[in-house]
Amino acid sequence: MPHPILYSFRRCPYAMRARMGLLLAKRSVMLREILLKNKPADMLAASKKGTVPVLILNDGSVIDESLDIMQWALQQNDPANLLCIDNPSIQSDIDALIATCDGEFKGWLDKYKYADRHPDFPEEYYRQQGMHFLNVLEERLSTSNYLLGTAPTLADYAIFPFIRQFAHVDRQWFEQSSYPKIQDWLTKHLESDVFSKVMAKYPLWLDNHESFLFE
Ligand SMILES: N[C@@H](CCC(=O)N[C@@H](CS)C(=O)NCC(=O)O)C(=O)O
Repeated sequence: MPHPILYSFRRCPYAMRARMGLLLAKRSVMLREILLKNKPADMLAASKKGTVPVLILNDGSVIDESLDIMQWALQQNDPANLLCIDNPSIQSDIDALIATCDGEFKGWLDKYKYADRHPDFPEEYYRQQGMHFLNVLEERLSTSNYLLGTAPTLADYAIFPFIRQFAHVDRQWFEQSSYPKIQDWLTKHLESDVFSKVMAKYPLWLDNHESFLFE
C-alpha cells in the first residue's frame, strides 16, 4: 500500500501542525518539501489554493487544510486521546481556542511580524492586540500544564507553532514579558521529540523529485 503524499514547507506553522498530527497518529506519509516561491505543478493540480500543507490520499482525494489533516490522522489513531473524543465540552473549548488562534490572533500576528507593511500603527500596537490571546493562554496555563488540563490536546499542538512565531518577532521582548507560563509551555514543546522530528530538514522535491518517508 503506497503512502499518502504530503506537500509541506518546513517553516510554515500550518505545515508544522499537520506534520505533528501525522506523527502523533503514527501515520506515515511521503513528504515532498517545497518552497512557497516555487510551488510544484503537481501540488497546484491537487489543490488550486496554493497553500501548504496538502495531503493526497491513496484514493486521490485531497486534504488541504492543516486542521483537517490533523483530524484525519488522529481520527484513525489517537493513542494520547488528543481529540478528547469522550468529552464534548473539552472538544468545544479546543475548537474555540483554535478558531481564535487561526482567526483573530493570526491576523494580528501577521501585522506584528510585518509591521513595516502596515504603517497605520507601530509594531507595539499589533503586538498589544496579539497579547489578548496570549493573556487567555497564560490564564489557562496558570491552572494547568496544558491549555485544556493536565495532558496535551489537539489545541496545544495546533496553537504552539503560532505562539512560537509571535515569540520570534522580538525574542528579547518575549523573554522579559509577563508570560512565564507560556514561556515554559512553549519551551516544553520546542524541546520535545515530536517537534524536533517535524523540524528535520529534507531536500526540496523540485530538485530531484524525491519524496522522503516521514514517520
Ligand atoms: N488554512 C490553511 C492555511 C495554510 C497557509 O496559509 N499556509 C501558508 C504558508 S505558512 C501558505 O501556503 N501560503 C501560500 C503562499 O505564501 O504562497 C491551513 O490551515 O492549511
